[in-house]
Amino acid sequence: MTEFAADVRAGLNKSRKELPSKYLYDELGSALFDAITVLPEYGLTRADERILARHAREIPREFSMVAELGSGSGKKTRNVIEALDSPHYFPIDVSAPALERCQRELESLAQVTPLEMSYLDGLDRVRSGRDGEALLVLFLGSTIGNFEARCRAELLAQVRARMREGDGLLIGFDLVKPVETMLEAYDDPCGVTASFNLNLLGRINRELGGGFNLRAFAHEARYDAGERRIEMHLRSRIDQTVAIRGANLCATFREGETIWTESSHKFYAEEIPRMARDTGFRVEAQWVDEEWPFAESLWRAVGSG
Ligand code: AVJ
Repeated sequence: MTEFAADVRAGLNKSRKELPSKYLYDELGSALFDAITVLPEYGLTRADERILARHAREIPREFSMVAELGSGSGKKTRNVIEALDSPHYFPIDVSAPALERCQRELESLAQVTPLEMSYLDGLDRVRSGRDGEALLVLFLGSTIGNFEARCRAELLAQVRARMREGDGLLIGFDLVKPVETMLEAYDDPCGVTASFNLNLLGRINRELGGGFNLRAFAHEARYDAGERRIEMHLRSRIDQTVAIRGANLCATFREGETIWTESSHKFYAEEIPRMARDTGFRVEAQWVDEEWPFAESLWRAVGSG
């Protein structure tokens, strides 16, 4: 059984059904995500781009290697690469089409070595071929918000463990904003985010021989104020049973029951320095977009003392 099949099986067997959000990004899912980034209601990506366009030149030029966790299309990264001295660039992504686009976008500016791997395996690879050069790791777009608090600290510590003292981490955090604004961003009136979410069931149908009728599920975005996170769910419109051959599974849904497909945590700018300190970094610079509250934070790896 593939990892995808095993994760689908495990997630749908839970009493609160869930599916890992990383599987939202197959070819269609990545295209739908790109459409999300240009929705008027979804300001996150534009805020990220504005900050990088304004402030990338303030990043110290000493970094001659850049590794990016989840490269996406490479559009935001251009500003960073242009601000440095033609660095060697290693986009790390599990999506081959995303890596190809990213390479095409940036190969005129830098030597590009795409790594189709998980974040940590990719960083291991970057590290293995390394001499004395300073490394800048990019983790843009508030992807860190898709990890639960405990996994988040663990991931940052694992990233730190693959860096040297003095290396940099440029990391984006989407900040808390009015609830209405956040809900609109994750439940846009055009239905693009709904399609992005429903496509996860479509992907299960295509890759695992699933029998989901996408029309029998509804997209839902909720804000949990206590956890400070937007959640995406898929709500079953009817009582139904769905067979998924490739996962060796028959899942039963009651009307109104949901599958939890993504969490997107929102942060306070004031909590970022503590997060850095707790995981082996110190904040060197931080920029906040005023139009769409979003923080870009430049961290330095410090000695473990
Ligand atoms: C950019 C991956 C962090 O959580 O805002 C967009 C993904 N999900 N709309 C986010 C997403 C629904 C996005 N990340």
